[in-house]
Amino acid sequence: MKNFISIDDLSDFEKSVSEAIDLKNNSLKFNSLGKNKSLAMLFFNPSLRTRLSTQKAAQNLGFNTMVMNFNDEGWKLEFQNGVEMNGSSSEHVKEAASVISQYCDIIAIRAFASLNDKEADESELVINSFCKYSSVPIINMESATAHPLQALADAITIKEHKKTNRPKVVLTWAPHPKPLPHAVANSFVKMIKKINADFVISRPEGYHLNSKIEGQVNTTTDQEEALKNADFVYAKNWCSYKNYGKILKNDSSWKITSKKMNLTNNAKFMHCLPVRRNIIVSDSVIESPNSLVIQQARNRVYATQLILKKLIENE
Ligand code: SN0
Repeated sequence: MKNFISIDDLSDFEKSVSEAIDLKNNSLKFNSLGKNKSLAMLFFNPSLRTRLSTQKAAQNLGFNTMVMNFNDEGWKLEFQNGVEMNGSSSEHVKEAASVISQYCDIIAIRAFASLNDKEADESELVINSFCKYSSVPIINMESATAHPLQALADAITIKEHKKTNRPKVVLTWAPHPKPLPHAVANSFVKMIKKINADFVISRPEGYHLNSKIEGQVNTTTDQEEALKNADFVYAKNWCSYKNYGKILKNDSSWKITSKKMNLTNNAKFMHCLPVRRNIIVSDSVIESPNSLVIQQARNRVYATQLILKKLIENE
């Protein structure tokens, strides 16, 4: 594996999930693998879990970490080629990526969707430019269209908590006051296709995902029907794809409540966090013993540890 940009970069997904669980059981086994090596983490957007779990994963493997927040600390980067740089951008990604590559052994990047321009977001300009102009491996810490570290952590969490070989998993849209990216949902869907699960997406009219992602998946606009017999309920908001970047409706009837969880097969509740309490999910559900949100966040460490290990071993 040269870079980790998508969940598809892992050649044997189920084996990778098992390997990550092995690392969780013995997290310091490879604690000198990263000796005298550095991981640079570049943030174009806020972070809590990603920043700290990635640093923790690196520490467990003996790496040094360097963190840079581009929005308030770095020069504003230019990503277009051939432009006269007389605007607000001070440095081109060509120089920035080459320079950073000399200081570290792996670069991890967070660069969210703009949600203004679908084509630009889907071109993944930021992460692809770093892949092109860096000379070290790149890790995606949530790009415009994908959040593969979250999906890998979610796969670990599902494997740890499933009671049947083929659990019923529901990904449900839930309301949110701000338009949010598709990255988490996209990578979750891609991941579910690689594991044994009976999967359905419930979302209101107008909230389908990119058909390249959602195609061949059961979908419904009837959330309560989808929740029946579910073993895992994964809630997430995303903005409209068709009417890109827009909120079409914010119907509080889509919130996950205890009453809705009663329709399920005593399902576990999942969310990637951060979560808007009592908008996406009621306090009673997120605080119930069936809530896995804290375990999901813990598993981000081992998901990232596996990816760092594979990249440094060039597996
Ligand atoms: C991000 C998203 O992609 O949905 C990151 C999730 C890991 N979430 C948000 O931006 C939430 C922001 C908010 O104000 O609730």
